[in-house]
Amino acid sequence: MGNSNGTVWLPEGASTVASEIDWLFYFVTWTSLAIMLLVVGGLIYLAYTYRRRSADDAPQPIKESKLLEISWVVIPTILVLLVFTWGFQGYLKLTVAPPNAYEIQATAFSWGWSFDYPNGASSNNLHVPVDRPVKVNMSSEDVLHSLFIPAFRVKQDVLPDRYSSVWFEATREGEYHLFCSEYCGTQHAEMIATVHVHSQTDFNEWLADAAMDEDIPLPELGERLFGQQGCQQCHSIDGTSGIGPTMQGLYMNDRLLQSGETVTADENYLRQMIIEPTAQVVEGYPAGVMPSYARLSEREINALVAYIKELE
Ligand code: HEC
Ligand SMILES: [Cu+2]
Repeated sequence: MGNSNGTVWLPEGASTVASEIDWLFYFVTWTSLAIMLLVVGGLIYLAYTYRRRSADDAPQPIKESKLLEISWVVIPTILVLLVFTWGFQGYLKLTVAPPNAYEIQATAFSWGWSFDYPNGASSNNLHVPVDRPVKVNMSSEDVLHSLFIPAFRVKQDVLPDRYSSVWFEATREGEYHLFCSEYCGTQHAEMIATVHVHSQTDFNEWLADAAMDEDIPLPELGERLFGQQGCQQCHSIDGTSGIGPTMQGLYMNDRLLQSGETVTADENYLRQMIIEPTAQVVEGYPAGVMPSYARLSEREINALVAYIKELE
């Protein structure tokens, strides 16, 4: 995704903190490697040079070397302090968001994300302006999740019943991966979103568009929500079966449930499915995979139902 200037070691970097974090990573990696080679090399060299040559080759007493002893105390101490100072500075920078940061509210749920913007817009992928600090305040509806954007080098746990936050400033427009990095159940691996980094103008335009939900007709809003809420990850609209059944031609069709009952997929069936998917489980599909969308507003649920009804 995005422009891939990543390396074998690290993914592409696209935030203000990325290069600093990468340098620290490289420093730790390469000094560790150098020290390892020195130690292992020395070990092999000394073992060979001072190997026992004959049966009466008695070991010699060891002479102390002040210089050697001081250097193996002082050099590692300097290295460790360097890494600590460097790391601590980076940590402070990552923890304290600039006061002028643009704030977005993130809600994690099993298994997806919902982002709310100051003007009332909401989306399932994260949209941010380029070259501007963005602070994401986060909470979870259910279990522990974690927001991870590799290209920005930020990762932060998202907890139920409590806020946590993360901030970054994207330096390049493009699309980047957003992952959940805390194992959270069956669909954890699918809990993926995209970060869209826009120019400020494009961002304003997107934001205004996304906030217009109140004015658009229900089926159109439903279509938008179907994408935003991640329904399309599990449900196709073209007749193909995915993790869940297709939505095509569903309305007013007979549905066989796991309970053995057959019901008609009318408005109330659709509504019930969206709010409480475990109440009626479709035969041939796993129960408990589809998350509940009871948190959606009445209008949003109406919109989804209106949209599904149109999928002939
Ligand atoms: C993680 C996958 C997943 C997501 C996301 C998901 N669903 Fe489902 N859905 C399923 C599965 C699996 C079933 C069938 C099992 C069941 O009934 O619980 C199902 C069943 C349904 C049904 C009944 C289908 C039928 O053939 O009778 C409807 C309607 C539905 N989902 C709507 C939605 C809507 C609307 C959304 C988004 C707001 C959504 N689903 C999101 C997996 C998902
Ligand atoms: Cu998760």
